[in-house]
Amino acid sequence: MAKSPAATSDLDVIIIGAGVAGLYAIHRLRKLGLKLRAYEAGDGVGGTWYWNRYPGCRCDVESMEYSYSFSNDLQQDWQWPERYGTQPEILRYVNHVAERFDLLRDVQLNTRIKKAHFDSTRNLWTVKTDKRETITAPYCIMATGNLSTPRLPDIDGISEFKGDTYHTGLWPPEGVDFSGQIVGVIGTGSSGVQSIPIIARQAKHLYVFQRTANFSLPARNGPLDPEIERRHKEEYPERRKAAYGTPFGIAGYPPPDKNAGEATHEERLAAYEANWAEGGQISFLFAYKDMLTNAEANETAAEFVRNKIRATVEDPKTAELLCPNDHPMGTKRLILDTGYYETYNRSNVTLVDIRSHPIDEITETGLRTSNGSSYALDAISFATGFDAMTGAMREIDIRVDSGKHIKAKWADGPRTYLGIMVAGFPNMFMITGPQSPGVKSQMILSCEQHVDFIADAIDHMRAKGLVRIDADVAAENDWVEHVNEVADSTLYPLANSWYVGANIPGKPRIFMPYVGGVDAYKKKCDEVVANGYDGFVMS
Ligand code: NA7
Repeated sequence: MAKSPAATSDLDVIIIGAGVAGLYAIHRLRKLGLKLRAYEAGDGVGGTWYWNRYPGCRCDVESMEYSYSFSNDLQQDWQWPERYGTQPEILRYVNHVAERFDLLRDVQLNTRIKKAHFDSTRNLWTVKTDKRETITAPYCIMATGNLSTPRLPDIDGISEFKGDTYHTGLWPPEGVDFSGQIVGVIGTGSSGVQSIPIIARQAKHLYVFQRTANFSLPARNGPLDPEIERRHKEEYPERRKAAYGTPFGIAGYPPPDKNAGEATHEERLAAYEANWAEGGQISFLFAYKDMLTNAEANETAAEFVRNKIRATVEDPKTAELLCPNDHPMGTKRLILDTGYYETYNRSNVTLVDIRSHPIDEITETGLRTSNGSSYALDAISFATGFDAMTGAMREIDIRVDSGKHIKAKWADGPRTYLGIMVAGFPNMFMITGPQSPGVKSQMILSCEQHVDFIADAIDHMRAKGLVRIDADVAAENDWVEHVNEVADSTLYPLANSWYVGANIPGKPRIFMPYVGGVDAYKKKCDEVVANGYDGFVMS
């Protein structure tokens, strides 16, 4: 049965999503001569960078790193104006790539995939779009993104509000002018922290509704130093290669050689001061070997950051509220900001603690908290995040034959082999799926690695006359166990983060990314291939 070639199909490969991952998949798989098409819900390509147009949206990985490596001409030609790319700049870059490599002719925009069913007798995926189209192909690739399913909070009365509402992940392309308005921002993750300083400068008054204080570090953004750019470009191919040998997929940071406890208090302070002055996340996470495995070590850095907050925010009560105290530093995504804490010194900004007094209700004119305080608002910006990592795939009705549904398979949390395949769902690949390093790495590097892996696997199968690939259940079980073991040896699971699905009521609490590092992961993938696609069953 499995050996029979695929039935006649519309395409060889269906790609769901035309963000950074889907676009590279088009480019790479085309080279194999495959007939393919990417289906994209937006009316433009770019995924995350298409949807997240909120003010201040910026990448937290440096521009010279956060870019495609597959074409040296491209990486030499493109000029990033700033140390960290803004959303418009990154979207411009993605569109440039799409045009330069003629990718758009294989993208169908404004099309959301609702169903994907695999027929194992015909070895065929059939997808149905929201336009009632049906497309078939033997292979289906989920390039659906990790932070692509925006979530509004479950707050009573949310639909009653008569003012304007926005979600940072679905921001209107024409932008929003908050001048003269009383604005509420709910949420203080990256999206809240990046947008708050800018909204504060426009609004008549800004209320920030904070449930959890997060660690935010200065980005120290600025124009990209031409000398740094020149040197980086000179070394680009070697740097890209070296990146695969690092934990986060970012080269240029020498690994720490000692634990925090091996340094004196003064030495630690000096190191943290230097990291604070340099800006960015990696230098902090890399300050000491045990930063993410030893609570005491972590606390030394956490308290350093709290002291910076106390020194910046003039009102001591507000400063204390902004000090994170319920999770080790770095166990939720570390935020990079520009002037976030300083914003609370403005007379038109008020921080509201909705941990102690949660929002009871959104009303026609604003919102009310559980201590009876009411806030009249003209507009609300929900910076409340996403159903991360599994949300986009769970929104599609993915099933095999008449039974096996992805939602049932993942009822207790995602189970995958390498974050690339799900056992029992043949010929369906994921790009940076759960249990891969994706969100804990330089995302574009991880997308490229997965696409290359998938393309090589398909090529290998075609060369051998094989038509079906599935993950072996035992290999998947071993991988899931390994992912959990690695996570449990760190401080990561201690935080109520989107990494564990804690922001979505009812979502099973499972640590979803692989935190063993890009280096260990890449080595494992290379071994799998060297051993004849060990852990995959091909027929
Ligand atoms: P995040 O990081 O998930 O942040 C969402 C924020 O919204 C966070 O502060 C949440 O508080 C808050 N939130 C969520 N639901 C509620 C409700 N019901 N009431 C009050 N507050 C709520 O999303 P972002 O968009 O900022 O960033 C996502 C990633 O994009 C980021 O990590 C980078 O990788 C890029 P909580 O912490 O759950 O108490």
